[in-house]
Amino acid sequence: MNTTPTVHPVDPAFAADARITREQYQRLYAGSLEQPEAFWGRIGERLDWMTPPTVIKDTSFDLHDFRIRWYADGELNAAANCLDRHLAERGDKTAIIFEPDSPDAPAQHISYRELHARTCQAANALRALGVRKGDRVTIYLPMIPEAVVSMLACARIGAVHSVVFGGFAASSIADRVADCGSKLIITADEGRRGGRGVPLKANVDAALKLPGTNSVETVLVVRHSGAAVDMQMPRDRWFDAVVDSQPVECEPERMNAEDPLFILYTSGSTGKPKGVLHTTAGYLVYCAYTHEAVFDLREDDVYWCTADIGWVTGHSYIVYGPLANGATALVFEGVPTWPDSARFWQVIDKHAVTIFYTAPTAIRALMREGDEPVKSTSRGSLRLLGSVGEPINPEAWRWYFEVVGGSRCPVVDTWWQTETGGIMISPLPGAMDLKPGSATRPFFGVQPALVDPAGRVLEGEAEGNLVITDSWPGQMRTVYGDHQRFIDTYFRTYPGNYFSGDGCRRDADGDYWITGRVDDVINVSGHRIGTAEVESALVSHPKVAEAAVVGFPHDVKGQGIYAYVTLVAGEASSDGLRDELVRHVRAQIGPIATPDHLQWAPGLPKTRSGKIMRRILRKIAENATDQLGDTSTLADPSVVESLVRDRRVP
Ligand code: 6R9
Repeated sequence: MNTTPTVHPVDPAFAADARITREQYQRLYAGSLEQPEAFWGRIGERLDWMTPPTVIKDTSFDLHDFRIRWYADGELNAAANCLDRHLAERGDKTAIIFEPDSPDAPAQHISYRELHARTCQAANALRALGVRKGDRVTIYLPMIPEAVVSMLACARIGAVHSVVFGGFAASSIADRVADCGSKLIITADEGRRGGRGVPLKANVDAALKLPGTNSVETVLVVRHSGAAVDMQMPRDRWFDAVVDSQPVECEPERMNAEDPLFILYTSGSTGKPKGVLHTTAGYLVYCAYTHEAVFDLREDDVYWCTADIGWVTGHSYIVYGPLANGATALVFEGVPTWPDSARFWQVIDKHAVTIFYTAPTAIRALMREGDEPVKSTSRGSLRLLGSVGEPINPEAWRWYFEVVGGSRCPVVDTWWQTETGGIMISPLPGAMDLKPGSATRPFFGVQPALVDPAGRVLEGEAEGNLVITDSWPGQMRTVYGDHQRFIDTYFRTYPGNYFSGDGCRRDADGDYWITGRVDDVINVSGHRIGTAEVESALVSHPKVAEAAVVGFPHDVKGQGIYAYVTLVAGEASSDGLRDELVRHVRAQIGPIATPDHLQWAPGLPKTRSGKIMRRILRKIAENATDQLGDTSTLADPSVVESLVRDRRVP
């Protein structure tokens, strides 16, 4: 029997001391909608400007008059905001605690002064290698201090970084390099994860053999594991050899508020991943302010976000938000389950972490190991817990709250996206009652609405598609190189609104519950994967004629990947071929896209006009074959019977 109440009222002790109380939230939220200029103008003052902005909000979602510009006439530098301005008061404060993969390797504490010096050296090195303002730099690094240094070095000289997650394979790197025409790649000999090496440099070498990657002139290689790698002179240079001799001062580039800060590729429902482009001022204001408010940040907090720098959570809530706020952020190279499943909790004790921000998939995986590994540690330093990346099921929420946080620490369930730049819907821990599974209320300036498929706005208690009706500063500005795709993807479905791609319910109290993607994006362990990407990887194998991919509920990953594959005529299915196809997808995209199940499909259910009926394939994958619905519009209904019969039992 579960006796935990479904509503956890704001802890009065927490509220007494909180940055934002319930009453303040209500007043500030109303003000942020009534007078966005005044509100965001005031919040913008938290940054150091080279030229302060006079125009704060210049935005319209109207398709005939579309524009998104924030602080448009201001000038600033993001790296200077994350480093230089802290030097006077926080020069000796730890900016980054680096905890390596192996618990036997020493942790590092890097002060703001040292991070500033290392960033300036890297920035000077990039300039010396010919990188100029506006040039693109691809970063393919493990979770090591050089990843932060490299991002900030780009920002310092106005180069646009594109971080590619270290789990992506060569062709995914190549696609991302080709799309934005990177001039330089920063990588490492190897990453270390769970005691094993990840061959990053070798993956880059393979990527640069693929077409479209000729823009790359230089590959900087961080010596990390010490593994032997191929160095192709003059293209490849050791990072330390180029960087360590540089001066420790570097004039930051003067950037317009709307100059690009970074590109980050993310999966959508169609086609290849999109280069989500964020600009400088609005993004930085938004991620810094949300970081301070949602995590109720204090000067002496030790803040740990377990995301990888290859995802937006790493960008906004390991690098830019925390460092703009002068916080101490922990960078962890390893994995939750190695050497054993107490690793997270041991790291929390070792570094006296006060704020811990992780993903439901990690919580569920660790929950399966039982309470013992958690209880073998103290976790007494913790005061706040956060969740991000996918809906958190109430059972995992409760375990996180009760066992990990000892029922002392509020849990902030933060809903947001690569596209939104920062947290959009989340409890503020001193202001909102918590409900396991609900992201509760919109952040300042965020106006969510629920619409039905016809675009009608739903009022009160309702379930529908989640849109945002007006701009916020952290919003993406374009899809790199394809502005039309930006408009078409996000603003055409419900004209006048930003469409998130998520479904959502609003309860009688006005709290929001995200129900998950309503498009063809699968959320596997908090990673977005487009069904179209996995399908095109499968059909690129010579023996595959056709493939359809859907998500299905998975106990630990949230969603798993279920693939239906039709072979070309004359090819015989076999377990060996199944393994080969799974390996092929891993090699094409990366391990995160590994299909959990691959079913041979003599045919796929299609409408008479040839459209694959994914709804039916989803039901079969979910084992909800009693809910297949109307199959009468299918060109050949017997296809479904055979798929149901041959279903792969998970
Ligand atoms: C930050 C990040 C975005 C998608 C988003 C939604 C899901 C993220 C969530 C959540 C329910 C939460 N998502 N946070 N769903 N509750 N607290 O994860 O960005 O990788 O772009 O993914 O993740 O489906 O649309 P991104």
